[in-house]
Amino acid sequence: MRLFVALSLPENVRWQLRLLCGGLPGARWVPPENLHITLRFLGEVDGRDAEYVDASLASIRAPGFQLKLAGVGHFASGSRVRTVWAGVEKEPALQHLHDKIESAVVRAGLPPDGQKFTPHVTLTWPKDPPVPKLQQYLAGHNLFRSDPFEITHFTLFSSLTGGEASVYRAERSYALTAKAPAT
Ligand code: 2AM
Repeated sequence: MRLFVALSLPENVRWQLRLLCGGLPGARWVPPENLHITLRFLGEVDGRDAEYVDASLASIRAPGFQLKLAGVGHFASGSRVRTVWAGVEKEPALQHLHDKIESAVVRAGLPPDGQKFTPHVTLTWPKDPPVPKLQQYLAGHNLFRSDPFEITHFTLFSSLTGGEASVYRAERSYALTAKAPAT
C-alpha cells in the first residue's frame, strides 16, 4: 500500500487554490479534492509496517495551530521544473508536528527521510513549461494569500496511482490537542 501523511485543506482554501490552477500551457492541475500539504511520504508499506506506523502516529501529542498559504514557487531538478506549488506561511508548530511525525515513522521501523521539510501544496507537475510562461506565472501569483485555517488533525492517506489522477483515501486521522494559548 502506498502511503503518505498529510494535512487536508478546508474547502474554501481549496477553492482559493483553484484560482492558481491555470496559465501554464500543457499543465495538468491537481484536482481540488486532492490538494494537500504532505508531511511525510512513506511510499510502499506492507500491512504489518502500516500497523506499526499507525500505532506510532496515534501516540503523537502535539497542539493544533493555524496556517495560511502564501505565494507560489517551484522545485526543479537541474533545469527541469518538477513541481509548481503554493507556499505555506512560516509556522513553527508545523515544523514541530513534522518532526514528531518523522520520529514516529522512524520509531515504527521505516528509514529516515533526511530531506529538509519545505511545506507546500503541489498544484501541478508541469511538463516542460516554457520558461517565460513559468516566470510570468510565478510573478503573477506571488501575492497569493489564502484565508487562515485551523489545523486540528493530520491524516494517513493511501494513494492509488496509474489512472488519470491519483485517488487518495483517508485511512486514519489523528487529532491534535487544543491549540496552545497565545503567550
Ligand atoms: P507533494 O506533492 O506534497 O510534493 C502523495 O503522492 C504525495 O506524496 C505527493 O503529493 C507528493 O508530495 C508525495 N510524493 C509522491 N511521490 C513521492 C516521492 N517519490 N518522494 C517523495 N514524495 C513523494
